[in-house]
Amino acid sequence: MIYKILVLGDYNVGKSSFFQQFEKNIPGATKKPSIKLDLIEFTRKIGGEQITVNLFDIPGRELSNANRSKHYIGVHGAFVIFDICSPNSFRHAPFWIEELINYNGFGKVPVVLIGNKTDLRATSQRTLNPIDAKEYVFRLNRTSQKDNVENHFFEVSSKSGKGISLIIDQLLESILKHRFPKK
Ligand SMILES: Nc1nc2c(ncn2[C@@H]2O[C@H](COP(=O)(O)OP(=O)(O)OP(=O)(O)O)[C@@H](O)[C@H]2O)c(=O)[nH]1
Ligand SMILES: [Mg+2]
Repeated sequence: MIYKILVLGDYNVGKSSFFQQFEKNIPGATKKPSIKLDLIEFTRKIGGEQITVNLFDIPGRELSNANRSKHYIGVHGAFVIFDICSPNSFRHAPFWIEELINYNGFGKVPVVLIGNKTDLRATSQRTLNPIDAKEYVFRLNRTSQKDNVENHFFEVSSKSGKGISLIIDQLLESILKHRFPKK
């Protein structure tokens, strides 16, 4: 079983930077040739189970593309990235989550919301309080509990890959708990 995970979010929030940290920080993660989407493949051991992950990064130019829906098909989970210096990119997180739910063919799936660019917190005038994102995920979890879907929130700086293995393992644990039908 290969689990398909997408990296989503607004323009310029750091999706590709976050994505690229997997190649550097997850043992055995390899960049695969791809014409449409960037793809990194790796395996993780979760609760004794060996899991293969295909992680996809949607290029910025596809964000305005009406054909974007095709990328969502069969997606088991997603990282939804926002930039902590861009309140709009946080406000758009529900849009990305809804689009994923509408097109993946599974309905609700686990999401990890990522507040990126934490290294800018000290120097930026206006940054998002992580409480807001925590509250949003708390509310999201309340409405998705009955579907056995759990979501999480983490802050990162994609300038480094610090904490990235913990974050992917958290998403995989949520995906495993959700128990998708075997292909
Ligand atoms: N300071 C800081 N800059 C970051 C971080 N992550 C990304 N950036 C910068 O933000 C800009 C956009 O990063 P990308 O990773 O290309 O963002 P993206 O979401 O993939 O962009 P599109 O694909 O064009 O939508 C680049 O200049 C990155 O260097 C971070 O954690 N901290
Ligand atoms: Mg990108």
